[in-house]
Amino acid sequence: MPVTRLRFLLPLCAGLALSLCAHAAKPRHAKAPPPPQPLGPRPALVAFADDLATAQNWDAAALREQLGQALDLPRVKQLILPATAGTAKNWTAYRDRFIEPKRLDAGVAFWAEHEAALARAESQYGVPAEVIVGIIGVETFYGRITGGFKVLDALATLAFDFPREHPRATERQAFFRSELAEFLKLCRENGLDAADVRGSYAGALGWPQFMPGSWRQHAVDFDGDGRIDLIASPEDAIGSVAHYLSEYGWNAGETTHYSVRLPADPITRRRLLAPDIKPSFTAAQLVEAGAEPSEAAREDDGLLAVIELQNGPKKPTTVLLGTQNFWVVTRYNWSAYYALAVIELGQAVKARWLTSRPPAASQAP
Ligand SMILES: [Ca+2]
Repeated sequence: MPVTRLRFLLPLCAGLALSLCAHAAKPRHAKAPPPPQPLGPRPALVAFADDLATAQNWDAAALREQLGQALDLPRVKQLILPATAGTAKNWTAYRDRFIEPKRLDAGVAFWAEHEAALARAESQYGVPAEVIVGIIGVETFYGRITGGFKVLDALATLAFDFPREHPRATERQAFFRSELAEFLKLCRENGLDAADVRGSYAGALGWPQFMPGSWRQHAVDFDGDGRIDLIASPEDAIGSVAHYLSEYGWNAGETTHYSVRLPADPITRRRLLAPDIKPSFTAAQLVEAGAEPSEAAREDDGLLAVIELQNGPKKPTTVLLGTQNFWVVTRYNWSAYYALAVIELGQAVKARWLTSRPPAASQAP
């Protein structure tokens, strides 16, 4: 997986394999990490194994053994650290990594192959096919990059040897312990061998890069074979992405964002930008503050988020008004950059898909 480093903000989204920063290609550490060693029977691991085994009525000794043999992966501990502070984010550079010819071609092929499932997901959950196509394209390049880490090792590393220098180490370690438990349950429920499953360095799985807990909570069997398989079934991935967004409040028929011009006054701008991706202002309030929302935005009676994306240290920023649906996309990964990349990739694939279809198909109802 071409992971450089990830702004790992939301539980679900470990799949976002690309940094938001302009200089992502540079390695964080030039020195090669030491070879991985087993975690061994450390007290926190043993207590975790015993608690989980008791709660699930599993064999505690076997679980201790299984977890103790998991490898403590230095690379995972490097990758989980936040990007270096002070590097200017660059929306244009970030966008260009996703909206490029090879990924667009793969997106069109994905749409052609799964047209019926995408249409069914759209009608069942109200989430447009292009948004599903955008998410799966950004997450895994349509199933090509689903992660090469052994998930058991990755999650055990983050659960029991989380890097203390991380600014939210305690909270994140607790999260990964919970995800490790979810992963072990998921494997037993689905007949997967935990030692074989591969995913991202943070434990995200399959075509849509669901974390194990999200898989268990939100994934659906969409190809009708009686089991949920996000690793081998793109159709289950399609239905699961749509179901996930619908559960987080996707409004069918609503757009994701509008254009806007912000007032020049820095104090007003700061006030409007403070809630970030959370929709907080009516169009009328924005007009009153001196902003100029688009005509369509003025007709929207919902709340809007004022979002600003940096374009490196020198170029002007990109600004937009996010709707509830924009916010819902950020439930996949808590980042406006991520959400806009998903939306624009989906739109670009759709445009190419519509022009590439044979004439007979495009005339079909
Ligand atoms: Ca299935």
